[in-house]
Parts: sequence; C-alpha cells; structure tokens
Amino acid sequence: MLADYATLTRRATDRLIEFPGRPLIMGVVNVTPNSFFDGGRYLEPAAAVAHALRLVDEGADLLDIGAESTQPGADPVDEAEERRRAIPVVAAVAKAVRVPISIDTSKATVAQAALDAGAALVNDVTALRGDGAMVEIIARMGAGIVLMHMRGTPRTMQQEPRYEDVVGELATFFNERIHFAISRGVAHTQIVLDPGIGFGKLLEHNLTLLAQLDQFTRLGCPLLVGVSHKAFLGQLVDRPVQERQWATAAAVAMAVERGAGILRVHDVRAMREVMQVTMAIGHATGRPMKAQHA
Ligand code: HH2
Repeated sequence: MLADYATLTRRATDRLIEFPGRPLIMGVVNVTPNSFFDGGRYLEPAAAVAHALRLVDEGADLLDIGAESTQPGADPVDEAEERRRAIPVVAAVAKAVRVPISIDTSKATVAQAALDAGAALVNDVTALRGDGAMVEIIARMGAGIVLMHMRGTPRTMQQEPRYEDVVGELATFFNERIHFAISRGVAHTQIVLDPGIGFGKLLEHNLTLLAQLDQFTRLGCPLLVGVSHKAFLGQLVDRPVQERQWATAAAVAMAVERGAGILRVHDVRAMREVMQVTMAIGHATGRPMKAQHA
C-alpha cells in the first residue's frame, strides 16, 4: 500500500513530490501583513523570495507560499490582492529552486495562477468546500491537494468548538472529502490530509488529534501537520508566539513518531534536525514508524 503514495501528484511528471523514506519539511512563506508569526516581514516580493531561498538552503523539501492569513479572526483578502501578493513570488521562486511549491489558498483563480506559475500543490484550508471551481482545477492540472479540516471559518472557528469524538469526526470528514474529490476526477494519489491543528479546536482537541494522529494513516494519504508556534503551544508553556520554538520541536517530534508525512514549519533548519533525530530513534527501536513517507 505504501507504494501508492510513495510519490504524489503523478499525473504531470514535473509536479512529482517524492517521499524519500522520511517526512518532508515544508517551509512557510507568508506574503502577508498579518500572519500570526511572521506577518509583515515578507510582504515585499523580494523579501519573500529571499526568505524562500533561505528556507531551501536550510533544508526545506517543499515551500508553502500564502498571501492570506488564516489566523482566528483574520479578515479575508480579496482575490486581486491575493494574486498580486502571491503570484510574482511563486513565479520567481519556481524559477530559482527545484523544490516543489505549494500555494496556500482557497481561491480557485489564485490556485490556477500559481499552478501556471510553477506550483505543484494547492493547500486549501477549506478542503474544497470554499470555492466550487477549485476541484475541477485540481483534477485537470493533476496537482496535489491538501484537504485540511477546519470547523467554521477563520473568522468564527474559535467560537466554542465542540466535538463528541474529535478523532472519529475528523475521520468521517476526511472520508467524505476524499470521496468528493475522487468523484470529481481527482486521483487518490493527489490527496494529502491535514487535521488542521488550531482550526476550530480547543487545546484538548489539538492534543488528542496529535496523540492519535496514527488513526488517520489508514486513510492511505500522506498527513500534513502544522503545529509551528501555534496558540495551543502558548497555552501549554505560557510563551509568546516568537518563543515557542522548543514547544514546536516537541510537537513536531511527536507528529513524526505518529506518522506525519509533511511537517509545515517556520523554523526549517531546527525542525529538520528534530525530524532526523526522531526518525533515527524510531528506526533504532525497531518499531516501524507509522510511515506516511516510506
Ligand atoms: N496553518 C496555518 C496556515 N495554513 N495550512 C495547513 N494545511 N495546515 C496548517 O496547519 C496551517 C495552514 C497557520 O500558520 P501561518 O501560515 O504561519 O499563519 P497565518 O495563517 O496567520 O498566515
């Protein structure tokens, strides 16, 4: 079964994303004024491109370029502005590096323009529920698609999220979304799943999802996990956003141990080392890692 997703997005060979027997490190590039960790730092295209190249130097296997913040309460960005911010950066980075590029967007026109400019993967935090035109683009372009779980929208998602059984409810959600995508012409091998840590979840939900991440490996798609500097870590260690690197490291290690296939992080070099050490210990125990990346 592993061979089925040993590589991803196979339809167009130039969009292949290969899994080299370990999780991939996805470096975050936010071309926004208001992202919770690095908002405003890379709003200028030249600064964003330089940051992306630095992340590749530090060992990023993938880059996730986004131009709209999804933090709780964030205002939506209009389509023209999102394109204006994101596309020149995607185009310049795609020319400069060989690592696959993901576009973090829920808008079909932004996704199409980014794929045309060289992106290989669309990171849609609405899991194809936001823009009706998105699924057709993914099917036609043979691009990878991240289906992330979110309760509500970024504006509303932290208003009293409730679950009876958070793991079971996410499994049902993933199954339904996979079915939908496949029914519209997307191949199973194009799909990546993401529990959406911090998206409409309380601390206890985030912890349960990370603790039981391996429950989702049976769905047969790589799992993307984004914990980097998030608020739930601040609740645990009482540190401001910029000082959550160690807390992030602990969560990344646990996610690796439980089968994460792609780690979406801001601190690429450090988290790559965390991943390497976690993998080495996992191998030495002789216990197979849950392996979304073999
Ligand atoms: N987290 C953020 C943004 N996009 N996409 C996926 N698939 N999974 C995540 O966990 C995820 C995501 C939040 O991080 P960041 O991009 O740094 O912040 P902001 O949304 O404020 O730009």
